[in-house]
Amino acid sequence: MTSNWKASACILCSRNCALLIETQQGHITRVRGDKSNPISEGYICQKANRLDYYQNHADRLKQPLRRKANGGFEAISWDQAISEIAGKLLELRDNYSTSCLAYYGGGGQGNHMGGLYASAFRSALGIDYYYSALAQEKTGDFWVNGKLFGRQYCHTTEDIEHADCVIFIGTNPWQAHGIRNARSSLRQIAKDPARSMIVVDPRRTETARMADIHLQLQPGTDAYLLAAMLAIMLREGLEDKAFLKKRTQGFSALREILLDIPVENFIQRTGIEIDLVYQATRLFATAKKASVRADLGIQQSLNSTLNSYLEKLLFIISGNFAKQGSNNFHSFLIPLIGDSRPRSMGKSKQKMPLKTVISGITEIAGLFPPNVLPAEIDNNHPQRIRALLVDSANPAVSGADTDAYSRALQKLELLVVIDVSMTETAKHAHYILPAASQFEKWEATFFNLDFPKNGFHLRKPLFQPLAESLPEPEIYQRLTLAMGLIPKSWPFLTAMARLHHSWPKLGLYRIALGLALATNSKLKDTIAFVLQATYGRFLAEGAAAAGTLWGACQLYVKKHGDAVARTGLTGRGPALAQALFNRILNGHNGVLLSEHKYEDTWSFIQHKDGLIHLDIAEMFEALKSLKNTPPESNKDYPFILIAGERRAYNANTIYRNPDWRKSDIDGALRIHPEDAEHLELKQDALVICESKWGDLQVRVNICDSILPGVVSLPHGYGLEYPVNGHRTEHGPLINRLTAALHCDPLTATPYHKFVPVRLKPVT
Ligand SMILES: Nc1nc2c(c(=O)[nH]1)N[C@H]1C(S)=C(S)[C@@H](COP(=O)(O)OP(=O)(O)OC[C@H]3O[C@@H](n4cnc5c(=O)[nH]c(N)nc54)[C@H](O)[C@@H]3O)O[C@H]1N2
Ligand SMILES: Nc1nc2c(c(=O)[nH]1)N[C@H]1C(S)=C(S)[C@@H](COP(=O)(O)OP(=O)(O)OC[C@H]3O[C@@H](n4cnc5c(=O)[nH]c(N)nc54)[C@H](O)[C@@H]3O)O[C@H]1N2
Ligand code: SF4
Ligand SMILES: [Mo]
Repeated sequence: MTSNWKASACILCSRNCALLIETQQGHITRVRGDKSNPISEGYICQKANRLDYYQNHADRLKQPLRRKANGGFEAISWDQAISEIAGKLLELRDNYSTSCLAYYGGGGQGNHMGGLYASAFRSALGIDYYYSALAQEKTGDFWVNGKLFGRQYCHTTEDIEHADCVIFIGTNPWQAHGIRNARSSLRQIAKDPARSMIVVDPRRTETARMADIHLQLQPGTDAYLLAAMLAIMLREGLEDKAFLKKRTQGFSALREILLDIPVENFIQRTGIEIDLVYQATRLFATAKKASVRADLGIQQSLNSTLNSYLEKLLFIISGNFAKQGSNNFHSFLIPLIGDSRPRSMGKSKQKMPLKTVISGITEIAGLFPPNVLPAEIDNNHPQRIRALLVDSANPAVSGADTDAYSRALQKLELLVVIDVSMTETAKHAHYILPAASQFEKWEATFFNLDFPKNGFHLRKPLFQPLAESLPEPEIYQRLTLAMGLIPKSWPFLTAMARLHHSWPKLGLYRIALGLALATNSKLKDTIAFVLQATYGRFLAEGAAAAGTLWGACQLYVKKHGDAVARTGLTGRGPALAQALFNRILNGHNGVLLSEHKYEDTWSFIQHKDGLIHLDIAEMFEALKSLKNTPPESNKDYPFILIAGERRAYNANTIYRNPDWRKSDIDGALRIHPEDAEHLELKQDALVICESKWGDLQVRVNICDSILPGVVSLPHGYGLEYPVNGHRTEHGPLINRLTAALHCDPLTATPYHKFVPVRLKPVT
């Protein structure tokens, strides 16, 4: 191998496949899957080959920018930017209290190292309102996990590779991935006659085409389908009685509700043939090892929180949990998900669940939903949000209701955007801070969701930071220092860290840090800065930001020591933690973290009795009321738009230059031939797609893989990018068609997969 092939990873989806990347003069010239990575084992998809379009493009930010009074931006120095932003944040906090401050993002598909430092920055300043893209998809799932398993961070994963039967609900892993080495795993199931696959999707997707059974339901009817399947299981005695008795509580009450379900009537509402649902249920419930994988198709549609509950009941009631080929919990080296407990705000001693001021939405897993943010800014309440810091996100494109976002962002007294690119969100900012790209700094993702083997990949930079751009850990450290919220230096800990690097066996740094934490209760919140500045400064090749991982390894080994030792590392306690950290720091191709036993899953449950609690009052109510809810229909907007399909050439808003796409340049609207004929639309014709909230002109792609009455547009299009010197929008910006209030009442996650629209041919 020539020397300019370097180890790194793909940053385009949560799988973060390990890559070998060839570089030449600042460019990514060739990309391969890295076979030596223990998790991705050389897997790669077509999107990763285009990574130079992320690294090099016309919209890269090169220096800090400040908005001018007459519009436009001027370049300023880092010192000036940091001191002005720090000053304004403190001024707003002092005038209106910390509740006027909010934060959005903190990490995308490939960059989570900065998030650790962002979190320390928020703690230091007292920012409680943390908005995240995860709260526009997964908070319903987290909420249900909290109730079932005791804490919202009890997150489950799927052992697809060992399952005899897999059911994919509202997900298309062929394009979206989300499971380990998706296309290889799907192919293996498809070619093995002893294994089976069921897909629940209103579209005949690439995944559905490989399935044994495709349940092609009407959009938004999953709750009816899943409830009917559960009822069939019980009526036919297919539940795992011994499992339910030993491992759960609340089953008898749930059983009564499920047995009361009018199965045939529910199936009719889904539009699926009745026999096919019985067949699928039996196939799933009688498989020795079965696993359930669900994603946006049910998490961003009607009844989304209930869907998450029912989807989990499929694996719980059939006893497909805590064993090979089923669903299991997994460990996190650094938890991506929190648990929202009541807390005391400001000076008040009373503990309350934290809610937003205007919409009254309660925090879930430590997160607030993007759907409510514009309303929290754009109002005259004295406690409205006045300052927002956005990092690694582009809500002006990705948030529901593009116009509401534009209006709200313009109303802010302070908007700071940290990004690698000039984005639609950054355009509204008072200050734009240029981040080094993910190939220009030490980076990692915390999407380490595998079980029983879990891995971690610390990536080395491939290039120097572009122009004046900086890694986020440095940006947050500078901001927090400038606000006077952390000490300028830690001489004692620095001295101990220096000694520790020479004589690691003595554990001096660990003892010193323990003392510092014991004597200063506040230190814990900003520990990332301490580790970066003390332990991290002695790491070679400028890896200071990785210093926090040393701390994470200590905590991880405390919880999962046996599983870490099983990967072949020796030592116990702190010595094992040090060995794990050394392995991560030196393992540039990615390394194993832990190897659990399937039965270890039970040790992840957080209910004191160790049981799964099936009785969730809110879900019981929702389940009972399904019967009495009339089917959705809207004469004025007769089509259902699936607003946000994952395709071969979209990757959130990470690639800005549209030339990265080899096909589907326009992001076409899929429509069934019957509907096209009815509207007299020819292939590639233009049509106006109009919802109650906005309209778009789009090109049509007539295909019979979608149900009549349903149309679909891709996610991640509609970005501005200069062509011949003019900024032009490329493809449909679908959130012009979506609305903030069209969302789950409990979690405010959007119903993007169920947007009523009408279509008008362009004459
Ligand atoms: N190529 C590509 N891959 C990606 C991304 C990307 O932008 N591009 N983004 C990444 C991100 S951030 C995420 S969250 C994941 C999302 O990954 P997925 O959730 O798998 O992707 P989607 O295509 O949004 O939706 C999945 C399926 O839901 C179906 N669906 C729509 N309505 C319904 C319904 O009412 N019921 C059911 N059962 N199904 C329905 C759609 O037809 C679609 O096939 O993908 C990740 N991977
Ligand atoms: N209608 C509709 N809307 C949707 C969806 C849908 O299906 N339909 N999907 C939703 C989902 S699931 C998601 S996850 C969101 C995704 O949308 P967002 O949360 O907005 O995230 P990304 O599009 O991934 O944006 C990533 C941003 O990070 C920047 N970036 C890349 N690398 C770095 C870096 O190293 N540092 C910094 N600071 N910035 C960096 C990129 O330039 C880009 O601006 O969209 C949501 N919006
Ligand atoms: S887009 Fe996802 S699946 Fe494809 S190479 Fe990148 S990380 Fe792997
Ligand atoms: Mo997502």
